[in-house]
Amino acid sequence: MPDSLIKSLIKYFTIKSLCLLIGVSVIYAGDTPSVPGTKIYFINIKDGQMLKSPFLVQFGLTGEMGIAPALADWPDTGHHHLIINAPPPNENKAISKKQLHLHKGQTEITIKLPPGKHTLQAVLGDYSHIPHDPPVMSEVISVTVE
Ligand SMILES: [Cu+2]
Repeated sequence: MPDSLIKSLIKYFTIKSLCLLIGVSVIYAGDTPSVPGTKIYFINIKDGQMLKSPFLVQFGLTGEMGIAPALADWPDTGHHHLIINAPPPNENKAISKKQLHLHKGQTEITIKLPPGKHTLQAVLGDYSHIPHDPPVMSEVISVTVE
């Protein structure tokens, strides 16, 4: 093999491994793109609604993106998260395990909450539970449990 070829091969692999290293750090920085215009929303619950616990929460996602179970790194997909009584998640971090992950790809869940006011937010997360870039999040809504 000519020297120049070996040199360019070394250069290629050095660049490649650098890219891999950078790639790994990017994965932890909300690297999964969302499709522009995608909206997530609650189908059956509105802001200000009175509810009796337990109640069903149904998630809607517009057709630009699809649902996949957690760990399935399929393009333009994610799984639903229900954020209860907490601020919107950090866009660059995995959504906390304290929040509800519909990790099997479910689109509805029944939850129990004590009487009083509560906030709910629907957030799409990628295969590793990190919000997409830009994030696909619903408005934070308030409900009152009787
Ligand atoms: Cu998750």
